[in-house]
Amino acid sequence: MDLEALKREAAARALAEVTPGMKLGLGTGSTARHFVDLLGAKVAAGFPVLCVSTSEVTQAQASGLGIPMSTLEETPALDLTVDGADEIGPGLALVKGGGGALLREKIVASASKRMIVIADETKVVDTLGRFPLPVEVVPFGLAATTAMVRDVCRSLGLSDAARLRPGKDGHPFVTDGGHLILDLDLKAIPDPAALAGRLTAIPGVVEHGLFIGLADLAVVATRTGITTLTRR
Ligand code: A5P
Repeated sequence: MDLEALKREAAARALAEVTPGMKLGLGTGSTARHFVDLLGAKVAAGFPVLCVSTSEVTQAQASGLGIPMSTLEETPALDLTVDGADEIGPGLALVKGGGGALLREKIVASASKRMIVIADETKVVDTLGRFPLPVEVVPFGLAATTAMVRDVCRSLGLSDAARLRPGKDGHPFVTDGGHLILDLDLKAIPDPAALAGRLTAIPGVVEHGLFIGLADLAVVATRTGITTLTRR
């Protein structure tokens, strides 16, 4: 079975957790895309939900499928968010933001009673950090902020390799919120909470891609079937 089929299986399993009338957060990325597709088919058959998206891309997909959409302004408390992840580590700590939507993803997940992560088996790791950690920063003071981020990494004994994420046509990638992304090539993050706290304390950092204590359940599709992991 190829990876796309595994992602779709995880999405289908998560869809079973959605009950009529739920207020749902919709994630971003190729796995979340499958979930939105499957939800769209269910909505077309008459299933009632109200959704908030974590990116402009997901907003366009969901609206195109006729899924009723809201905003956190109109609907500030959600029942459930279903999203993908770049890495799933011990305690369901996640690295997210490979698609650049980490800020809205974290806001939406934080506004939800539950978060379910959907993934194929390649995303589960013993230690976070093999996937470069995205850090969303404001454009003002970029060089100074980058230096502070690198200092933090060094002081924690981590690699200080940080690169500005490139976008199209030689310009930097710009997030939905108008920010830039530094990708930190850390290789391993032995203490995600310590790094998260230090990054958050840097004024030019808007948010980082470490999601700690947010995911309640991970639905992981493997070649031999679905595995579920719980935080507690
Ligand atoms: C988007 O910013 C990310 O957090 C995605 O949720 C994450 O990168 C997973 O994406 P895939 O499902 O495409 O691997």
